[in-house]
Amino acid sequence: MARIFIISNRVAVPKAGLQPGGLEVALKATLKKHTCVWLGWSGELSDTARTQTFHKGRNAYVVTDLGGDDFEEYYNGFANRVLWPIFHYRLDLAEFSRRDLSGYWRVNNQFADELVQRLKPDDIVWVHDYHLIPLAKVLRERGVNNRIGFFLHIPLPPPEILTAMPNHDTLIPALGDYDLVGFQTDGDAANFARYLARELGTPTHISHRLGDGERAMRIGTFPVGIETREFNRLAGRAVRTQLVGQVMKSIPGVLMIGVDRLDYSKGIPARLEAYERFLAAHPEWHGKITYLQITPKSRSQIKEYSEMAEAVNATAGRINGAYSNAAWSPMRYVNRPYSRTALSGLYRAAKVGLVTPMRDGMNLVAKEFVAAQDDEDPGVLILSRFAGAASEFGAAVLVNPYDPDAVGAAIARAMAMPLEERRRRHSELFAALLRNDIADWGDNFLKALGTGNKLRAIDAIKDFVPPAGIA
Ligand code: GDG
Repeated sequence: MARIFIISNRVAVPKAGLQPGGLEVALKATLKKHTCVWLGWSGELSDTARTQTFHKGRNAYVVTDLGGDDFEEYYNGFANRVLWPIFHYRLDLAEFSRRDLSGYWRVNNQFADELVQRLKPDDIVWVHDYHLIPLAKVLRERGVNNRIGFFLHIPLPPPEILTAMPNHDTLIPALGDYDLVGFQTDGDAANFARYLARELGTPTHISHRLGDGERAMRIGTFPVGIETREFNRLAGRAVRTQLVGQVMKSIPGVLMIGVDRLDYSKGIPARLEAYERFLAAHPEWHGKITYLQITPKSRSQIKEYSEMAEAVNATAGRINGAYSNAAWSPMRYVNRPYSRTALSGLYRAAKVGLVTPMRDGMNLVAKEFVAAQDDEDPGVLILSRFAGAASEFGAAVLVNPYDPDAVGAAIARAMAMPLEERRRRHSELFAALLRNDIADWGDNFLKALGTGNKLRAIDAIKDFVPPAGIA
């Protein structure tokens, strides 16, 4: 049987205590169902390019070390200082250097070398995310003819933004070497199609030859989901645990929750400002709401991240300083990570989930919050219209995170929302989750990659192939 090779920057080696992230959650069902080899960076730095293999069940986990320069140039540099901000529409934060770009290609070559040693002709290769955009190209250069798919977990901005990235004209067309390129939303897929049309003038439904067969790159939309029913059951049990009981006993009134990595895309400073506006405009809720923001640290070596950490600390302190009394503090800002079980219980105990990224590929926290609710007495999801999840979650209270007054008003609306409206919205949201469960996500992508059909694609662009010579 064909194996699935999953390639991503980080690999969730079982029990290795990797930092929580969306990818691990998203791939869980695929790893359960198929024989997989998951390959990527070990998270360690060494000069020897050491590679280790771990096994769990029928799956193998292959992790390779990076050198110090690789880490600086590929990871901290091009991936996180150029691609991450630009793909999240933040040209102002991008810091381009040619050295970082060459480190990025070098690590893609290193991963390709590891992969070709292990690949058999009928294996399927599934590459994840912005760290590895050119991987298919470097694999094709090594003669790999396997089916290779790519999924972008983060947004793809329109060509007006993408073209401001130096060297976009070599990097973005390299996606043409994949058989299938998947996005979270139709909007991202359309942005890619517009880029191809505008920059490469490429008509649809053309093909070019690669190796012995004919290869055509196709574009599809595959919104990432979660394990809805399992998460709901977990939350039902977790809400009765000691931790959740202690939290609820320690607060007067109701709980509002936010859970995000500390990242500027997640909109935490603007969210705190919105909460401040809410508190200023609604004294009737003082003493009756506690906002718990759980924010494990991430990428703290990068300047913008450490500056943001300080700014968020200062704002949380200011809010508590201005509004606390001896019996109540309006917010708790927590930097440590919690177990998945604890998170699920806290989501369920919360009356409001506040998920307001400035831009987000999907946002699994929004989905987890909905999945965790008690359908008899569900909490309300306030969701940024700029999260990919908004395209499936029309029944959430959708907000513009750039408008703190409007987000503040949405908090007031959620707090006062009648049970009947909460139930109606929740049942629509839960139905949307079930329509697109996580198992379907992996299956749909792999089916589309393996068989060439069942592709939920934008018709006009689904058989796009870049003209020979560019890819
Ligand atoms: C990228 C894209 C896309 C968070 N804190 C803790 C913890 N988490 C878990 C959440 C959730 C995951 O991490 C975060 O997922 P998101 O989707 O919200 O965000 P990213 O990490 O930025 O993920 C994103 C995703 O890829 C998948 O395609 O949705 O748009 O940016 O599952 O629960 N988990 C635990 N403790 C924590 O403290 N255990």
